Amino acid sequence: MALLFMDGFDHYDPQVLDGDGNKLLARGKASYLTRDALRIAGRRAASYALRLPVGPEGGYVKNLAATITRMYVGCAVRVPTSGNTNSPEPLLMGVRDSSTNVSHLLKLGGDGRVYLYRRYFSTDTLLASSIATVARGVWNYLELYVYCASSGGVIQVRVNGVLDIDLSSQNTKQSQGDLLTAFLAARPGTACDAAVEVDDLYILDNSDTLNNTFLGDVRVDLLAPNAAGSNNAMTVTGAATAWEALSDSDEATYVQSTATAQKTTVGHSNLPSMTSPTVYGVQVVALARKTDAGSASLKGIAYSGSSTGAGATVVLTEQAQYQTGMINKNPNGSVQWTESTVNAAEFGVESA
Ligand SMILES: [Ca+2]
Ligand SMILES: [Ca+2]
Repeated sequence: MALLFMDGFDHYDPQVLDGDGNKLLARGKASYLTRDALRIAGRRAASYALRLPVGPEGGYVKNLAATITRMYVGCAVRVPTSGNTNSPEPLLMGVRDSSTNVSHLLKLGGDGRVYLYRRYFSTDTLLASSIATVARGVWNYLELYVYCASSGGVIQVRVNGVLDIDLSSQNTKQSQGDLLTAFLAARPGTACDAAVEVDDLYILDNSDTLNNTFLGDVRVDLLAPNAAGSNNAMTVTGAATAWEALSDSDEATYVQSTATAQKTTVGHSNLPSMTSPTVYGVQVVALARKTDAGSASLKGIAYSGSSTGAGATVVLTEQAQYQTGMINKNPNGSVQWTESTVNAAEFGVESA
């Protein structure tokens, strides 16, 4: 692992109701998402972002699959110019340890700068503030790095790609757990005091040679299936081909496996036109469920030049949820993805 998670907030509208009349947010890639979350226009044309409004429902929370000691979180944030009277310092983002007792928080100060706090149990301590100003009503790309250690801990904050806060020799662990949770707009389980809009979120650790430090201001693009692929072991229901079943936003059409190690991969739309893009990773997102009691799981997979790479195995529930599999490297040579290799590759799922 290296790049652990990303969310461009483009793949579903949390306010839409599913067949049971529930908001789709329960299916989201977030571990917890406020039911007040609103889909809004994104940072780029024809894309979406998320507004996390003021209210008792909290914000956006992501728990990792396992604790780590070094976490990097990057996200575009925009604090609206109005509607923030509940709090002088909107909470932008933060990371928390597994014991839930130590958080490192970024807030927007009354003077428009970013304020870094350490929260230990119920006490917030101001550690540093940025030089850069983060103007309200404008998208700014914030990145937070915490190295969790009893001594020699590090906290760094980058504002629009520039290192602005750099603290070393910190006790970031406080005899508590390692890092498990990243959150936006509100601490887990607490009210959201000020509306914050978010787009293009990433979380990574330093466990590999790729994607092991700040990525800078990045974008998350959604590529939808649009062509038949080379692996077709799963049965297709309700559509002529797997890619059609997987791209029509109709849950009555789907692919289904009846045994483990069945793979289905499909072609997809190309990356948007960009000048010399760097591709940091591919995350396969599958709205998936099991159909009976018992255990069932799947892996997101990439098929590139006859090589197959897989994300982590995820366990399915009986209700459909968006499951993610991160594939940091092109499996064909175990090298960094490029625009052309992503466009040529197929992606899909394998029953596990
Ligand atoms: Ca987006
Ligand atoms: Ca479908």
